[in-house]
Amino acid sequence: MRPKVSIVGAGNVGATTAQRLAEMDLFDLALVDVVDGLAAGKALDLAEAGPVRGYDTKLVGGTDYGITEGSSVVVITSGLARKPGMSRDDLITANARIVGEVTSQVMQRSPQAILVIVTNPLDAMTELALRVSGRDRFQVIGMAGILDTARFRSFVASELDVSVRSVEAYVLGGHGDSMVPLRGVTSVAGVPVGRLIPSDRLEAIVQRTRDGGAEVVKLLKTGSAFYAPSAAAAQMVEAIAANRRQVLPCAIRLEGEYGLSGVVMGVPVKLGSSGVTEVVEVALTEEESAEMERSAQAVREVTAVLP
Ligand code: TXD
Repeated sequence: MRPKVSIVGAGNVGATTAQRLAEMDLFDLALVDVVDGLAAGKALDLAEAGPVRGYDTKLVGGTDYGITEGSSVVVITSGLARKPGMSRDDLITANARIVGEVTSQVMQRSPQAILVIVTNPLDAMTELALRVSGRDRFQVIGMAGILDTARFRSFVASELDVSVRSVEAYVLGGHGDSMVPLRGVTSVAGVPVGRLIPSDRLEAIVQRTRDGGAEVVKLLKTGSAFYAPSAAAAQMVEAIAANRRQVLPCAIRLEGEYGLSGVVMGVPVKLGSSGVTEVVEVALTEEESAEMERSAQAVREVTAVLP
């Protein structure tokens, strides 16, 4: 039997995550959505792509959480997406109700599952799912850092006309305007990016990374980004369900790491079958530490709104 991965919310991010995972041919997938027929239809459509794409992934979809029973990993993408002009934080009240309900439903069927949270506002929703699930803080993990880092890496790569694979970077902190791109560890083949890109250009890239989600929202006009977000969510699922022990920037509640406590933030973590097995502490510059502190404050303000 293959590990079972469930995805709640069969919208843009959920369905595209399912497609990416189906194509890995490593897991069985269950999709749940509150809209009748949506998850079932997408699961069927994805299953029918198997013969062409060459996968045997078993896919089921529906509105009933019974199909999620015994999941190793559950990805929660259910909620409302941002509309143009709307901040991630505006979403908090509506999405807190949805994520709280979904978390308790999935925990009843899969008490051992590792939860990957995608719904915005990301850090607050991860905190909420952690509280509702009663799980250990290393088993409720938010997706944001991989996405923010991917945006940063793609902009650095195109600035230098080099493959994205050659750009190493970390974007830490909260998933919002306060995110913290680590200029100090961003490098191309070991050469620090500060030596390759003039500082005003680098600052423009950092700002574009901070505005990365909004840039896509503005272009799309309805809905928000989902190709890069689903790629990031799928990478986390793969690292966990296939026990890759990969170090990736993810959001967890910090309890002393990076000098911060009681706040969910993005930090580099090692992911494996039991969730986070290690928090990696990168040496920060003084400025980066101050930015982490400011980011924590911004996350605390949003999280304080939670019921
Ligand atoms: O970096 C990140 N973490 C993010 C977060 C990157 C991209 C998107 N991000 C957030 O994920 C976004 O702001 C939203 O809060 C979620 C989902 O985004 P998506 O683009 O997939 O939104 P859709 O297409 O509207 O899909 C949401 C689905 C939709 O099909 C609803 O019917 C369903 O969620 N939904 C529910 N499913 C189950 N149960 C309940 N209660 C429910 N409510 C809505």
